[in-house]
Amino acid sequence: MGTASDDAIELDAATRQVILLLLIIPTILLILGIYHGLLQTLYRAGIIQSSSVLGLDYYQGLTLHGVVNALVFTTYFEVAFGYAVMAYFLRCRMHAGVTWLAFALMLIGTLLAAGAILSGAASVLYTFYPPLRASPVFYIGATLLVVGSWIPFLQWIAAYLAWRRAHAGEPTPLAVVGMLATFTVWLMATLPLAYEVIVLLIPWSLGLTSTVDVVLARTLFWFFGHPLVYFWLLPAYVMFYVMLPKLAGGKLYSDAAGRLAFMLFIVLSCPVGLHHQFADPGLSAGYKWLHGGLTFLVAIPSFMTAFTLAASLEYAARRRGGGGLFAWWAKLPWFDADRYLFAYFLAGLILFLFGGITGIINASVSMNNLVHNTSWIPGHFHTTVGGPVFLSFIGMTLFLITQLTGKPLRLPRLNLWVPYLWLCGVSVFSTGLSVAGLLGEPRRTNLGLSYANPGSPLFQPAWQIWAHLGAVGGIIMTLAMLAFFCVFFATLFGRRVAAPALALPAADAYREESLALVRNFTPWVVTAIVLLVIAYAPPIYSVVTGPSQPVPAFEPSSPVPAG
Ligand code: HAS
Repeated sequence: MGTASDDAIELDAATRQVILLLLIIPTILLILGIYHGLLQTLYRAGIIQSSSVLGLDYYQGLTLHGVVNALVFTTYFEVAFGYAVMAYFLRCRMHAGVTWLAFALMLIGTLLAAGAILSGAASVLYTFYPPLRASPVFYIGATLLVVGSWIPFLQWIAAYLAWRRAHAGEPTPLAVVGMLATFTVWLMATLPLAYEVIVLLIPWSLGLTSTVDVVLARTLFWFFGHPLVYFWLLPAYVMFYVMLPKLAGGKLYSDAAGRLAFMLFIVLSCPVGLHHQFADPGLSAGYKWLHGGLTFLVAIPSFMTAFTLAASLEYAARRRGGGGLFAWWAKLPWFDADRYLFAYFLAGLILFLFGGITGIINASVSMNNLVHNTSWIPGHFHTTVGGPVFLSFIGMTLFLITQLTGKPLRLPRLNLWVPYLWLCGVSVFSTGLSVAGLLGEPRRTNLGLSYANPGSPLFQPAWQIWAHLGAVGGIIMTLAMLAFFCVFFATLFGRRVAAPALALPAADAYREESLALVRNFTPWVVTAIVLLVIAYAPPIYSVVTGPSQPVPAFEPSSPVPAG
């Protein structure tokens, strides 16, 4: 796997170079993100008992960890993957100048935001939480990154419409449907974020306004923040629906289920953000319940995915001679170094079983009271964005690099260790954090200075063992990433053996299905907008017109207002 096949295509120079840059730059930045992840576990286990390491403060490191891993790496990867999917399945060419413009905006934005964080002027975490205030450079950088990522979507819509005109009556390739759904969610989600940043945060950080409306800013952020998680998840679902059954040696059990799942995500990804704000004052309980209820609905396309993928895997395993009620699992290519993507995908899916269960617990208003703002939450999201999303993205990064450079994958046996070691590390890590969270351990707190420090009056001995388990998991995750980086750099600096060409694995459907309902995006987008208005217009109106509580700026290191 990774070498060109018969139906491989040659990409134009600009698309190939931009995809490679979009893959290589954030993967190198991941070194910084992963390092700060490891430091987090050491601070929180009380192994580090200071407010900074090597001149970088705890909250500066936490901001870097979240921004690099969750915002920069994911956005770059998704744009790169989107270009590859469109070029391969639609056989289209993008305008080189526009492609480079998108890349340039994303890169300039990233450099500005990274510079602001590294200089200590933007320790506001990946959620930008006011009243923590960053330098305007950070907000401007983040805006450029987002605007840069909109441009490819416009290019893909044009390519898709042209393809439809030329292929009237043919079903759109499932991967294309998935990536267009991903970026439709992204566009809907980033508009309120743009309002928050441009209207509230940039003027405030420039000193044009002296206070900020925290409830409004948080509501706008979570309007963006929950669809953001499906923006991360959907490209992984594209890989699972389109590629996984093929890698397993079988077929996709239901192509229509995949299409329906993507359309349901367009409708349900956005009107659920208040489930991050169950504990926030200033928002009506009724709307919190509505968003909670809709959150249960948005789990349905994931349940559909679980069943469709399990059936596809079973079909593949039985085709390979598997039998019994469960024994067929053994016939899947778990340890086939040539099909390493299978291992990356399956390890992620196993983690997502736990990510899904913990997500549904979070969504229940009453149970959320127990876990909100505790370390349970990072326990949840390392089995979602840190599970199926991260593993499929880094696996696909290797795959695309081998194809687009013509260099074969180096260290294939070591590469097989990466997903399983990561699976093991995240399992241990998330168990530690989840149990500690249930005991009350807070998230986003330097425990080494307080609850995990025997010298502090706040010391909590009951949390210690779980915090240490978290650190053990974090160390295993770091080892997995060290192995990954060995494979990545060995491949990148290896010798080219073939001409660059792109061939993405794509499974056939198990049977012909034609579901008229999912052939057109328009009704789904319209339904999404109507639902958004119902779910968000009243709460935002009540926040804007209600008793506003403007708040001055704060620094994470001090409980009194900055300046
Ligand atoms: Fe979440 C908080 C609810 C999914 C990420 N979530 C977060 C945060 C992040 C995040 C980053 O309702 C923290 C934000 C912050 O910093 O404050 N989440 C849910 C629900 C789902 C869910 C209901 N989350 C995700 C995904 C994420 C993600 C996906 C990233 C990609 N989440 C919440 C809530 C909060 C929250 C509350 C706020 C908590 C608070 O108080 O702050 C659902 O979409 C989950 C549905 C998933 C499933 C699982 C399907 C299983 C599959 C695997 C099949 C496996 C196979 C292989 C076939 C129903 C598809 C089997 C193989 C074998 C060998 C067995």
